[in-house]
Amino acid sequence: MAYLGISGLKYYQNWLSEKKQQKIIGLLRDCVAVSPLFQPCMPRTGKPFSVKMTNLGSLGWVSDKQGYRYQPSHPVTGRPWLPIPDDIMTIWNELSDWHVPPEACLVNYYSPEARMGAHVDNDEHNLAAPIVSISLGDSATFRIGGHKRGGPTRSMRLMSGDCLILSGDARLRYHGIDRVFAGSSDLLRQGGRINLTLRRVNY
Ligand code: MD6
Ligand code: FE
Repeated sequence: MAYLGISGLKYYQNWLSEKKQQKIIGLLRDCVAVSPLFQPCMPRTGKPFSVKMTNLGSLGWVSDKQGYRYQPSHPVTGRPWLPIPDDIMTIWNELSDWHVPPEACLVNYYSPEARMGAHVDNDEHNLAAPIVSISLGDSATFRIGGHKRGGPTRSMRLMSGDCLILSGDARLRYHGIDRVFAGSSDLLRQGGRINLTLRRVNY
C-alpha cells in the first residue's frame, strides 16, 4: 500500500471517532499525572525542543545532552513509565500488521508555536517494525521526504483522529512537522496538538 505515491506510507484518515479520541485524551491525563511532560533537548548543544514529551510503555524515548536513547524510567521523576493502555494498544493491533506489541508509546505535545524538524526515527534496534502515529487535537502539516536530507518532499495535513503508518520503504524516510494550526480542534481544552507514536524497539 502507498500514500502520496510513497510505498509503505499508509494513511487512515479519521480512524478514531470523536468518542475514542476523547477517551484517549482522558487516558493521557492519567499518564501525565504520573509521568509529567518534560522538555527534551538536543544532544551536545542542549538546545531545547519546541515540543514537550512523555512516554508510555516498558521503554520510553528520551533526548538530552548525553544523546538519544530508550530507557525504562522517566528522566525527571525516575519512576517507570505507565503501561500502554489497551485502547491505544488496540490501534497498533488494528493497523500495524506486526506480530509483536510495541514497547514504547511516545507522547509529544505541540503548543501552537511548536515544530518538529526533519528527522529519521532510527534509535530502535528493530528498524523493520512499522511506526504507528496517532494525531489528536489541532491539525498540523506533516512533511515527508526521502532517505537523505534535502531531497524532494511531499506534505499532508494531519487532523485529529488520523493515523499514519511508516512501514517498509517509508520507515526510514525523513519527516517532520512544519506547523500547527492553532484553534483548528477543540478536543484539547488548552489547545495544541498531541502526537502518539507506537514503536517496536527490540526484536
Ligand atoms: C508528528 N510524527 O506527527 C511527528 N514519526 O508530530 C513523527 O515524527 C512520526 O508521524 C514516525 C512515524 C510516524 C510519524
Ligand atoms: Fe518521527
